[in-house]
Amino acid sequence: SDVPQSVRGTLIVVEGLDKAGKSTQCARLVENLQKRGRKVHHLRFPDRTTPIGKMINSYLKGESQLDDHAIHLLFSANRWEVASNVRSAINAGIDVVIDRYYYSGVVYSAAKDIPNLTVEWASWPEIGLPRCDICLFLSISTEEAGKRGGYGSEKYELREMQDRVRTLFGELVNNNQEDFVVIDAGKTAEEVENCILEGVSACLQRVSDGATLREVT
Ligand code: Z5A
Ligand code: MG
Repeated sequence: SDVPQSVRGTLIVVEGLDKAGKSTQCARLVENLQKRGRKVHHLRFPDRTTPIGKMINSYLKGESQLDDHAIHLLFSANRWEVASNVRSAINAGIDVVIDRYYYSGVVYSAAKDIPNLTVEWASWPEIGLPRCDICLFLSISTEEAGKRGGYGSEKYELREMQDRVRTLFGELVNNNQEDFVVIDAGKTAEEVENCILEGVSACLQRVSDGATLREVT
């Protein structure tokens, strides 16, 4: 059952732990929405193509060092540099699908366990960004993620860090239940795809019924 595209587009975010299948599912979702005749933009954070994104990429690869607060603000700036484009697309009736967004921003920085770099501190620079209409949280066990290639060589791909990320994400999901749909990402890609479509269809309906685009508060 296709929901007619309303005046505004819908802001859809996919979040989750490492190797949960976010990028795989974002690609499928974009295709599925296009098949329904909808116009869709596909974004990912970090967007490693911009000047700020290049600094982030070099940091993640261990090619440069940055203070933990400084890299946090760069991740946030990487979102702010396209925030007005996101808003314009939504206002023009285009859906925006985003692979990681401000939730990753808050969680990964706070998981570093640096004095002062709390969830609260990490959340401030995100205030005012376009808020997602729905956040699909792909949940996966450490064992299952391990079967998908395990950790790579990037900065945050360490067991201790990933365990703290898991705990913090759990708290964030609990505290923002109106935004989240939790999906068992340990299933096959097709099963996950179908769960996502179910959540997204309900969200498209809410937007079509007049739900307005909110800001991060
Ligand atoms: N970070 C941050 O600190 N602050 C921020 O503000 C933001 C990010 C935005 C890089 O992110 C790092 O930046 C990340 C968070 C931090 N740190 N870590 N660690 P990234 O998004 O560029 O990282 P990534 O490498 O693209 O994401 P990922 O999480 O590792 O992967 P994924 O996108 O979730 O999974 P995937 O690439 O779709 O799939 C992984 C593999 O599993 C692949 O071989 C697939 O074919 C396979 N796969 C996918 N689905 C399935 C199913 N259902 N079954 C079996 N196998 C599957
Ligand atoms: Mg990915």
